[in-house]
Amino acid sequence: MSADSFKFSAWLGLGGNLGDPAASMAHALQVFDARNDTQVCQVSKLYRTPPWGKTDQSWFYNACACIETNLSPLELIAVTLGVEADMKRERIERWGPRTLDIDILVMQKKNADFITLDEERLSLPHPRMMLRAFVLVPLADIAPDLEVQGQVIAQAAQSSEAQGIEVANAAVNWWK
Ligand code: PH2
Ligand code: MG
Ligand code: MG
Repeated sequence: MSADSFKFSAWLGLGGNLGDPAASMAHALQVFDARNDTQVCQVSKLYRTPPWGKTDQSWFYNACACIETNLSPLELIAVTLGVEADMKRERIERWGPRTLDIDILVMQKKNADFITLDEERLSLPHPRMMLRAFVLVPLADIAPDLEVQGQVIAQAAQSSEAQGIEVANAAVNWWK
């Protein structure tokens, strides 16, 4: 199916710091891409990032991806939680160590507005994304001109915190 026949675009943030996070993130993207209703269109470089929020834990791997999908926001969050569960993600501690975290950052209905949503299961855009260099730096690879909460991603990504972030794999197909 060509990319413009899907109903929605979604930008995802992926991360993890337990087990083999890069392999978990790659597997998750392959699972999305293998679905008939979803196609992975763009993936950022793979980054190593210092832990944010709870700092006494291992560094994370992080990346962002753009997908095209026919899944509605609430359908997509359900699929996302299923993929996390398959990768043995256990929700123990807020902001604590994890094998795989997939966050829906922003969604857009094709040729229409960005979606705003405030539900128990999902808020769009992701309420804390603009505070997190580990989201903004990879997102700037694939969506530098995207505007969220009045800020352009490429500019927001140039915070002092971004300086701690390292490229782990610069190949765009690191997840294949
Ligand atoms: N995720 C968190 C909390 N802190 N820090 C980094 N560097 N990367 C993450 O993905 C991350 C975090 C909760 O989702
Ligand atoms: Mg998260
Ligand atoms: Mg999450």
